[in-house]
Amino acid sequence: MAMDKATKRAKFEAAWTRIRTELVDHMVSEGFPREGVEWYEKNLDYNVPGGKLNRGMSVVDTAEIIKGAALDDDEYFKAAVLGWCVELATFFLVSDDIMDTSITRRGQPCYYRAPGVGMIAINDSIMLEGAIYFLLKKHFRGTPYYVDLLELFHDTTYQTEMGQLIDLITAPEDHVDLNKFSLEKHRLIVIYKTAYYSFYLPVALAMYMSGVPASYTLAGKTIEPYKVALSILLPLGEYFQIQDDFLDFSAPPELLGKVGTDIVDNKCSWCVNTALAVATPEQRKVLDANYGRKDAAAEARVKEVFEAVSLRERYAKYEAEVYGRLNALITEIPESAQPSTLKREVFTSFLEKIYKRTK
Ligand code: GPP
Ligand code: MG
Ligand code: MG
Ligand code: MG
Repeated sequence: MAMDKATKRAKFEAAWTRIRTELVDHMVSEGFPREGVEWYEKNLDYNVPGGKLNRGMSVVDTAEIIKGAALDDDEYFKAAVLGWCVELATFFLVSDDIMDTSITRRGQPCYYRAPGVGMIAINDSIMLEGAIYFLLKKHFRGTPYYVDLLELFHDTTYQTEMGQLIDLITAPEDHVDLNKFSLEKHRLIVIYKTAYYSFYLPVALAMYMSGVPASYTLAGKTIEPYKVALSILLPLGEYFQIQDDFLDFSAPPELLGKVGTDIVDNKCSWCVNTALAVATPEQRKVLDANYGRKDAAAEARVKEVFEAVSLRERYAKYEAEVYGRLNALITEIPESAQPSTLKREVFTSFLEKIYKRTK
């Protein structure tokens, strides 16, 4: 268990080499021409392995914590397949970048802007999604929890799409109306577009794989572990997306690996909602006149208002407060040493991974 971060990552990446081969070999076995196979390889290599891998590796971490011991080789590979299925959910981001007209991701041009790709990125995104179900079938078809895995991916995908819908229609390109924004709407958007797939999905996958049942009794009380997991992971995911929104405004693109587009894209982000709540009438006028305009000078004026209302300090205060609140929620989870039950460490390890992140 005492494996350092780099070794853990290298082991997880080694599993990808094997999984990538399975995906490519399948296409070859279907008799596809070389240019098709090469295109698919480029899609996989460009989009799948280059991220922070937090989501994917947390499947492995969670399975280890629930087991309370190192996974054997077979268990490790199964958890890693599920982890890479979560990383394949980057297909959301491939199409999100088109919808957001974003420029860069992970320090390189967004995939649709890579030479020769363009709108083929839409099909490539859907193919990455298809790869998830190919891998689930190949590795889990014979397990008693196969349907649970399928339902979880389907439900989570639908939730993410519903969140993306509200994100997009709250940010029309041609009509800026800051009255449409509120922190309540923001919460709905981020829980659906981010929290389910980035936080609940990896933990719930590991729980199914580890044989965690839908309910169990602890000290005479009925525990519903998947509901408990949701009750922590949705607010944790909300915090993560608030970080994403804040970094979109504040982080240097070289560090973040992407150029923020939220102001120009008229997004209902945590930053603008927080500024709106405290803006003076003059500052409000500046926001009304400049938010959501495809113009760098207008974007700079919005950023000036964000600075003037001390957004950085407000964020620091929010972060300290939410960290305390999440830790308090985690402390309330009833836990025991019984195998296949929830452990608090599942959630603290997640929280520690993202707390005060700068990219
Ligand atoms: C990312 O939000 C968007 C999603 C995770 C959902 C995409 C869903 C689809 C159905 C396509 P964002 O746009 O704030 O992220 P980023 O800042 O990384 O572009
Ligand atoms: Mg985006
Ligand atoms: Mg988006
Ligand atoms: Mg963002």
